[in-house]
Amino acid sequence: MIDRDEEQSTQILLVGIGGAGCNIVDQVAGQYINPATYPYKVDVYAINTDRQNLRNLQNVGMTIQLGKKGRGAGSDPERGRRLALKAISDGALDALKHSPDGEEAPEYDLILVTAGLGGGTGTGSGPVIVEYLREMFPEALIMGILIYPEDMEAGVKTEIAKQGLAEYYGLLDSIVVINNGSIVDPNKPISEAYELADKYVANTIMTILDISEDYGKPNLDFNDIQKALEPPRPGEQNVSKFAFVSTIELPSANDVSKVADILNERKKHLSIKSFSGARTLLVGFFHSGKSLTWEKAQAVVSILKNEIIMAGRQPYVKAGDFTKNKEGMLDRVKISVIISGVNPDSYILNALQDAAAEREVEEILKGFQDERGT
Ligand SMILES: Nc1nc2c(ncn2[C@@H]2O[C@H](COP(=O)(O)OP(=O)(O)OP(=O)(O)O)[C@@H](O)[C@H]2O)c(=O)[nH]1
Ligand SMILES: [Mg+2]
Repeated sequence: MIDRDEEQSTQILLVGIGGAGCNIVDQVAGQYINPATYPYKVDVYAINTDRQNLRNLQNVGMTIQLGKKGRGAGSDPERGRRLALKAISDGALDALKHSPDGEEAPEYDLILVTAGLGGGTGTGSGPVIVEYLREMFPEALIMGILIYPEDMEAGVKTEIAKQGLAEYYGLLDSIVVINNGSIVDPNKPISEAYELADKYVANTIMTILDISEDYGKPNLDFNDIQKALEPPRPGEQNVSKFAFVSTIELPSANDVSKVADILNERKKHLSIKSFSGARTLLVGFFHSGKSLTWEKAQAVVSILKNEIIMAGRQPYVKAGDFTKNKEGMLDRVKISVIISGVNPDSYILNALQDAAAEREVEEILKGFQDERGT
């Protein structure tokens, strides 16, 4: 066991819902934020209707089963919804009132929720759980990292996913949508084809955690994230809740010229058409301090800023430099990027339009499309 950072100020809850969400938080808890090596405390919960799935998880702090039978929601979001509501009334979700270590749950600052869309639990139970979390932790920023199904599953699954996305859009403060379809490796068996998509979800989660927890000079911290990812305020025109949150790793600072191409690839996987007109740009540079010069860092910020400015909006820009305890990185450089208020891919806009049952979604979309002509 390593020493925990007693000064940790950001209280973070990570919740996986449904099969995809639970598998991914289990991987993140095992590989990236394992209590044996990670100096900060993150409470990790896995919530599913499927008992077998929950039994197979190895690393999460706590599991919560929705429904007594534990046989899944059979790709029926209505069933997922009912099971979640029943779990609330039966007190099964009361487990969230405590950290997995048994202490009373802190006032979480940040709640990260991840789920796959298109099934019954992530799509149907998920929004009910987000509402429950909102009520219980009203001060927390709630961000969703949602996985959109790929083409092979098109049809009923896509219809379910659209409805789920619209519902989540109304409830979350900020959303990243991972596009399974652009990421799956067609040459691998299905069980392995998702691995890369899972890495993108983990990368998004770790980008937020790294900036929140590491100390930089100049520093970027959770307050910056909160400001960047808070939902559009009333009257704030033409800002979506979609965000680009990703960390790029380069073998050396000499590779910064590759950043533009890597960003384009990432945009596709994170369901983003462009950064044009975005609201906030945060960039964190993680390196040993040996090779990344001000000029090279500046070049990266300029690439990002220029694309945002194309729509005429001047974003709020803040960069942080993190070199503390990074000697082991040698020449490697990690660039963590958070851009809020981005333009989602057309497939996301179409999905939201098709499903825009909720007034809030309709209104946000309206302002959003009029000006941008999507
Ligand atoms: N990246 C990734 N995507 C997954 C994984 N498992 C499922 N998916 C995707 O997520 C969508 C929802 O699947 P699940 O999470 O298994 O569904 P569920 O929420 O458990 O719903 P039910 O099983 O019907 O109760 C699927 O359509 C897939 O596109 C996974 O392990 N990794
Ligand atoms: Mg399932």
